[in-house]
Amino acid sequence: MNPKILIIGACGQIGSELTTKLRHIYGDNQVVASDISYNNLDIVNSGLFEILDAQDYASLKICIEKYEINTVYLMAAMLSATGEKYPMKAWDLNMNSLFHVLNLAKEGFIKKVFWPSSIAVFGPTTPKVNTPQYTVMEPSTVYGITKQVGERWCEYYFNKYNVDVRSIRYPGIISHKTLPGGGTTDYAVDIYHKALSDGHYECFLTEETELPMMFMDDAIKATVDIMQAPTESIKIRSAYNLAAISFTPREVAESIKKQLSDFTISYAPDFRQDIADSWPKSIDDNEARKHWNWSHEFDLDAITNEMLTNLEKKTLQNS
Ligand code: VAH
Repeated sequence: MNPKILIIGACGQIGSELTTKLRHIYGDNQVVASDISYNNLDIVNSGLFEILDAQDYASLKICIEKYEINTVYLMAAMLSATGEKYPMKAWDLNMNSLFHVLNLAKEGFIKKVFWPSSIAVFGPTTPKVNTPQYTVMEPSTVYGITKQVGERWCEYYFNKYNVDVRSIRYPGIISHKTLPGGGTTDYAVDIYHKALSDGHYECFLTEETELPMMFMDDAIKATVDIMQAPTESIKIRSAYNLAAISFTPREVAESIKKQLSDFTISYAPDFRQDIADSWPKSIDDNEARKHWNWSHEFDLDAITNEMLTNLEKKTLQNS
């Protein structure tokens, strides 16, 4: 099947880089980017783009028929921190959008679906070190609840209606091209921006808060890999654990100091500390590595180098 791709939430942190990557792989005319507003002009002006509300079933169906879409990447969601401020909005956006895409796939309008889950599906009762693929999952955030329920529905639509939906549990994602929005792991992006602009960062998590993290290039590679994998190699239809590295705010500060020796950090935990404390410290992603040959590339110092180098370049270009 020649993919004709629709990316929902294409202006977001992952969606924007996924759009660029998929356009590079399949060609600009094979990829339609969409979002609820024009909030990333690089994406809007670099190829096919549609304004689309992920909760509007009729508009979604019209877009899919207009472009003869056969593959959908559903990247629109309300993340953990914002979801705690607006629980019902988070539930509605994260679940209505998934049901619309799954039902259009069930009715034959879509042939293949990617839907992102998250390590947020794990909760305070989950084993925190090398969290296994199958374990106790009692998420304590609205975002985590939507991801846990979403995984169950994805597996149900595969088993009951043979919908080819694939999913991975993203850790915190670090990137320099587009700012994240409303996440608990966003500190790991903010710290690099502030290291360059202020030489100091006040972290909203405590220094020893260890969380699973991944550079955007690795996350995009995993997303493309799982979607290109032969059907028979996808043996888990809820969502795959996915991991690269884990680190604490103190460790990322030390990595930054290797390049910016005067950088300083302070700690002022806020409501996001409780969210972070409910999540694993590290993830066992053996199944992804065995079933579809996943492997990561970037360690912490490589991430720091990529972030500081590219953010400095961007500052020079904008000055
Ligand atoms: C968040 N970046 O912080 C997201 C992610 C694992 C965390 O799902 O909400």
